[in-house]
Amino acid sequence: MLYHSASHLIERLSKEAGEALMRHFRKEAHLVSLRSSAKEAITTYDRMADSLIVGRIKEAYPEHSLLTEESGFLAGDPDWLWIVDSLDGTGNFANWNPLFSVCIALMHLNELVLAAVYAPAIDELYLAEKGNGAYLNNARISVSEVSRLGESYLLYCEGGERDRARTGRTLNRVYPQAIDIRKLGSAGLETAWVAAGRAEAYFTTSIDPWDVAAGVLLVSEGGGKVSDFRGSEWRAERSDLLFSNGRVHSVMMEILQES
Ligand code: LIP
Repeated sequence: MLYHSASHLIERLSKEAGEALMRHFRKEAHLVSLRSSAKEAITTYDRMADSLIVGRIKEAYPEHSLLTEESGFLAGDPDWLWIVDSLDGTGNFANWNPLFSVCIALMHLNELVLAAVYAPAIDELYLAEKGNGAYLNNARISVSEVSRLGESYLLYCEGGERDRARTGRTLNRVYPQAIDIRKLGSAGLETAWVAAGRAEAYFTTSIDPWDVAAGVLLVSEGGGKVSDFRGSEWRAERSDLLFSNGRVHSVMMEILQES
């Protein structure tokens, strides 16, 4: 395996950061007060997990570049880029909701090659390596085989979207056509659940790269498809994105294109 040592690091690190978060989860009542500002909330624990992850990556690969939600862009060798969200779903974490995750991805020569999403409170570790498939707790996963939107469960989050009227219009167009739309509050988990076949698609607007980089590889390696609402490939920048099992992709894109 080409990325052998990096894949060990990504697995170890996501677990270590998740365990560190668990030592504080549901321990501090004052965090619940952040619920009114959940979208912008950053807790001490986002920063704690970020410095743990950044420190370890720099120790192992001092020359690599990093892009993290908490530390921003740390320039290094442009051929290697680690993309990290140390606590994805901060609002959930603060609100004692177990759906949060640690997301780490590695890009080499502009291609995603490794990904980890770890949800410690529900003990789900998702891993993917380019060309080698996607796994949940060491068992191979794949996207669902449902091909009709009318039989589909969808996941949605508004990402960095601030225009609630746009969100309303988008949901209004999609909701009548599917069985249901669920909002989990952690993009890392939402993408991972599409990769594992628990939902047919996940769509999101103005989402930041650290929220979804790992999920892009997970869904692709799970046999699904990822694009923006007009069919262009994911790039490491803020964008509207659709993740699907491939089978409902074009019909979803048709609906979302008008957003
Ligand atoms: C969050 C996402 C969530 C989205 C939020 C936010 P954070 O990540 O995973 O799904 O709706 O806007 O970006 O900020 O908790 O890492």
